[in-house]
Amino acid sequence: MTESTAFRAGFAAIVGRPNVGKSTLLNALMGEKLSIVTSRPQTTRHRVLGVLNRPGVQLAFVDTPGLHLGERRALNRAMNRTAAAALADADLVVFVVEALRFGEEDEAVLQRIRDSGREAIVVINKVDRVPQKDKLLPFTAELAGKHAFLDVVPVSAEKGVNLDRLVDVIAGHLPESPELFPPEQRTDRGEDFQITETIREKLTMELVEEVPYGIAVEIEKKEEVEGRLVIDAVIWVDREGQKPIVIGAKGSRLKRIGQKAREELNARMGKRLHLNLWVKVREDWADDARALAQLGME
Ligand SMILES: Nc1nc2c(ncn2[C@@H]2O[C@H](COP(=O)(O)OP(=O)(O)O)[C@@H](O)[C@H]2O)c(=O)[nH]1
Ligand SMILES: [Mg+2]
Repeated sequence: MTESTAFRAGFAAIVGRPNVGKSTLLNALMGEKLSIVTSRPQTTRHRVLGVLNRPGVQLAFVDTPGLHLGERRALNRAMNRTAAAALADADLVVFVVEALRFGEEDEAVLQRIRDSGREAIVVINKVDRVPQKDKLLPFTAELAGKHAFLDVVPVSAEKGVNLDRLVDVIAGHLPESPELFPPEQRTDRGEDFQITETIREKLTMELVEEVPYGIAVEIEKKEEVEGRLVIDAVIWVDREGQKPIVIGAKGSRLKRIGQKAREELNARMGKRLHLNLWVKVREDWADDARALAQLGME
């Protein structure tokens, strides 16, 4: 007779410096886009939960904003606080780094992990960018020498390489526990979050030359009209000068953003959407704790 194995469940916090691929990893593990992804750092502002059920185990992944240095603005401090809180609550820390790149910002994140006293594994992401895989061996050894990680797992979140193994490794380190969420629950974020985040993603992708950080999206009104979901959303910018940049020549950029967001949301929500976007200025909202709270940032 085999020994009965108890059910496992727990929170795995995905942490790391900005842009290492944390949100891409969450989406790849979930097989579903829960968290927005762009090539720009500091895209993720909120904690995003993804719940994965496997036989005998429930994995609750928590995507977090990238922990970063230079906490000048209230927005940046709020993002770091969100990530630090997820770290403190984690049953297991999934520390994501980029293959062959470990710098000052990664070291600062690692220090926070050490300070938290939490068990951690390290995920080496973007291995698809390393043609000579033997180069990964000394890098892996270097990481292993920095901290007593429970495991080191190389993956490519984007290409889906080694993710099954990563799920097994994480599952193996979660505590014995009954389910934390009902099996049908995939995330803790609802439709409004999906809408505002998708708009912010398209906007961030459009602002290639400009800094997209002083931008937030808020739904003002949402109603069903003749089988269509009509949404009025405001894009908040924190300086008057950013308004024409977001709107573009004759409204072209705003139109493109709306179109891309609508197409993606139509497909994902299985609903027909009508999006009305406005750009409004709220001076220095990213430095204003009250404005941040109103926009859903703790
Ligand atoms: N080549 C490659 N790029 C990746 C991989 N994972 C993420 N990226 C890219 O890295 C950038 C940042 O990804 P994102 O998930 O937003 O990073 P985050 O800030 O850590 O959440 C995006 O341009 C992604 O497409 C990967 O496995 N391989
Ligand atoms: Mg992210």
